[in-house]
Amino acid sequence: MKIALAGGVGGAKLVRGLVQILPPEELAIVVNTGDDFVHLGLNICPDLDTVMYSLAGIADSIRGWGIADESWHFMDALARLGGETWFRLGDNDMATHIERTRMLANGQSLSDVTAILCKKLGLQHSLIPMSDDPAGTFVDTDRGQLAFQEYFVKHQCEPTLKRVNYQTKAQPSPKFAEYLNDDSLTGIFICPSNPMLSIEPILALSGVRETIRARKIPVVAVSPIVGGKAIKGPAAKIMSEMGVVPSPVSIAQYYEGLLTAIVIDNADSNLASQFKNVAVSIENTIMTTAQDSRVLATSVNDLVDKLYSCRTE
Ligand code: FO1
Repeated sequence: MKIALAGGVGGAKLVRGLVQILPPEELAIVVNTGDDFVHLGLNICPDLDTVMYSLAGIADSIRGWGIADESWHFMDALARLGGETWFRLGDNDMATHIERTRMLANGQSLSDVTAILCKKLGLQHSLIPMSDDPAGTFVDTDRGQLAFQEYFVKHQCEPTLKRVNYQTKAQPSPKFAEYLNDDSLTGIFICPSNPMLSIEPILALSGVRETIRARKIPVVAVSPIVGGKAIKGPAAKIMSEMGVVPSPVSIAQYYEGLLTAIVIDNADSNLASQFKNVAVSIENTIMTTAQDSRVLATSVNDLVDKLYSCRTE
């Protein structure tokens, strides 16, 4: 069994490949909930929904969030009433938030609610929220402290980032904790998601980083930085603001002590000699089609299997 740690768009792309090659009982997909917030009274889980919609084949791949061919009557009506419109909720997407909010209000856990929503959308693989506790990320910026979505969407990542604050006391969700400790766990994939905003909220949860280290199994990351730029999103800008050169070498350094191998893009093959203490694999990491995702997922999975079979106790 293997675990994939995923954020939004980059996570969804690799996961889309992993589900083509690993059956549900061999893959646990753990998704960041550090971006979650309550907006207009609704529980919104952007990364869970991005991965869920992607696996259901209904994601808006151009926008990178929400559902394709969406209509916006609710937002238009809200705007006419002078309501808050900085965070746009499409009419079909709204159904997910309303249903999730209703089930959570009935006392169901986010894990259970997510499993139900995934099943209703026809997914074979269930998504596991990183935590059932509220675990929202806060950022310290030159405009003060902001909740994640205020920083990311309301202010479009414009404020200069000084520090990211994670919910280190939140517990991993029961299934995540169970799989982390499962005897049959043979490897962990870190998807090409933003290390500071999407993956660190998962690793920072109570006991997670320590447990992964203690397992002594391969941990393989796919770099979200290619040619000095983020494939999508503000990872490169944020790394620069935090004093880190945006490059796959910095990604490997970021995960130092945890990582067995890093997968970098062909475009960065000239950097291969600069990595210390990790194996490097060079692939096409730009996943434009489902076939690209499958090819990369196959290479990454083979790499984990190879590293697992060569591991020293
Ligand atoms: N991102 C935006 O840039 N603008 C939006 O209005 C917006 C709305 C939205 C609604 C539902 C949802 O699940 C995601 C949404 N996102 C929006 C994306 C999202 O907030 C971020 O991309 C992620 O949190 C970063 O991973």
